Amino acid sequence: MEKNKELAQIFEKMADMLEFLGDNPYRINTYRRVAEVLSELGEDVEVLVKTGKIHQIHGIGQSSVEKILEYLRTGKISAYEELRQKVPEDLLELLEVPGIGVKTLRLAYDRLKVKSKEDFIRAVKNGQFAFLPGMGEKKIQNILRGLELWEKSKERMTLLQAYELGQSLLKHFEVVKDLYESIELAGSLRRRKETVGDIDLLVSARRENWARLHQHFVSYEGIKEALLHGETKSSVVLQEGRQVDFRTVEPHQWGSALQYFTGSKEHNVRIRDIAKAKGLKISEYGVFHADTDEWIGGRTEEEVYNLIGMQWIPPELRENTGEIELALEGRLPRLIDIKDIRGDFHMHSNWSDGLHSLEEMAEACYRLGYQYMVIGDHSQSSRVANGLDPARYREQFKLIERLNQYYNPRGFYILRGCEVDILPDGSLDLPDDLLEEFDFVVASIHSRFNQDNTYRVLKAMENPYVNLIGHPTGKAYGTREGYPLDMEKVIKTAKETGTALELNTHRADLSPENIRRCMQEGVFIAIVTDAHSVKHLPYIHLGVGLARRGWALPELVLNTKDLQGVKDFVRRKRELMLSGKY
Ligand code: DGT
Ligand code: CA
Ligand code: CA
Ligand code: ZN
Repeated sequence: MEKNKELAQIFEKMADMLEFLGDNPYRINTYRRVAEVLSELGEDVEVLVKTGKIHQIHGIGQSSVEKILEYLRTGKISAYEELRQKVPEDLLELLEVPGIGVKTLRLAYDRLKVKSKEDFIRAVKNGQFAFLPGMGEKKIQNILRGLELWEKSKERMTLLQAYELGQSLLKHFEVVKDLYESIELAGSLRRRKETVGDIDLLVSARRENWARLHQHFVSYEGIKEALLHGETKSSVVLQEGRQVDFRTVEPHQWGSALQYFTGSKEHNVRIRDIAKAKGLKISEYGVFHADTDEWIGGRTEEEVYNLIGMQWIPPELRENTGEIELALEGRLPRLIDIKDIRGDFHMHSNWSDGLHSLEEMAEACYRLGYQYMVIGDHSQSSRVANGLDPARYREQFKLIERLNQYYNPRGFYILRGCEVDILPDGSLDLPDDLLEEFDFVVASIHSRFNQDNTYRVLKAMENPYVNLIGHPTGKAYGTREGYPLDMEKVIKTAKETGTALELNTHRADLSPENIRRCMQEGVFIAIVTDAHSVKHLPYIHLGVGLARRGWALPELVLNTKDLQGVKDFVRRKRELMLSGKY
């Protein structure tokens, strides 16, 4: 599927370049659409070309097919090569920066003769932007802040990226599975941290197989550069610029090595101290008597933790923020688990900005074994997202009803939902008489990210029909900082009104700290994928990982409720808010 990825990137770049050149918006959108379709295709584009199916794919027109064929034949697309001559390619990389769009780049290019990334950054920092029309102090600060975040985010990948790279590495090792006993992705990825610095891959195997395993590791196709090729440790840099550390240990060392390389460092330091106080020594090689150096265990992680007198600790909690004390007392809470999840509350179909039809989304959710799903297409004011007006929602209701006739006898329920925009004044983008007809309503902010939005969120929660605040802090995975928000007030009002807060897998919003506060205050969270394609739906398990990092308890995660429980949750809020008791 390498070619899918390469082609998607090229089409995306062509769209950016055309936009920079002020080309026709229709053409620009077409290219973006092709990029999206290519990156979401479940099938290899090369295979689709061979079988001729490429001509039948929705969203890829004839002229795009020709470009794809040209690329597969020659490794190049001439239209793309021509565009590269016309635009400063390096400058366009800055489109990744939050707060920098094509307009800003074009303006700097025209007026300040800025031709590269470096030029641009220098010009902002030197204060030259103050001379640009329409460029106020606030906007400049915003760009500077965006650049800072962008530079930082380049050092670390998102959990989602790390997970995908990790899965592809695990797959690479399937063909040599006779050579090892256990394999696991350790480090911050195993702890499900929202950003990951490098990937740590650990294998246990008999020593005679180590050389072959390291050889196999460095033969992985996605490698740009091998930094180290050893007998116990190898390190490489992937095409994406990300590092992977690979280590081999002996089978009897598996538990202690996995514990050690999972970290966090802060957690491990405390664990070592506790072992020491008990006359033990602990390292990646095992647990030993401190005085005799006798090996006493380390086959499994449970064994390691038990030998030093505590419960096994879930990786997501290993940050030395109280988990060790509780584990010593045997009082770790039972955390939310993927097995508890009975449905997803926020996803989009191609009725708004999703890639797949409602039918396809429903079938995918059904196959995940859910009892229910909430379809939550955008509302009318989200024009870029092709938001729905009341008439189209009512039309969608009819389709939902039809689909439910098929699914309900099979124990699966499609709930009528929406992701309604919270407007600048805190009112909602849809009238109450329509909101009342939904089974479940998600309300989100999609505008004015630079201001304090507390009042908007509070006002939305006071609407009887709003059940969940979507991506409440506006944060997105280290690339976008949230808007200023008084979380204390938000949590208090959520509790009082019976509204849940969303943990969005796609953005890692809420943070672990905020989840912990919800748990302490008895506020429900809902783990959602915000899926814009069927491919995103299974990532719910990463959301569960993020929730576990916030010590989320099953009894305060909305997804653990059955259908009746969800209906009761919705009904209770409506009754409370309409009774005037709030
Ligand atoms: P990252 O990669 O920055 O997202 O974070 P980690 O936690 O994956 O850190 P990494 O890759 O440097 O090391 C993986 C684990 O190995 C780390 O979580 C704990 C363990 N480790 C590495 N170096 C040390 C160390 O100097 N002392 C201790 N106690 N543990 C270490
Ligand atoms: Ca790491
Ligand atoms: Ca590492
Ligand atoms: Zn959404």
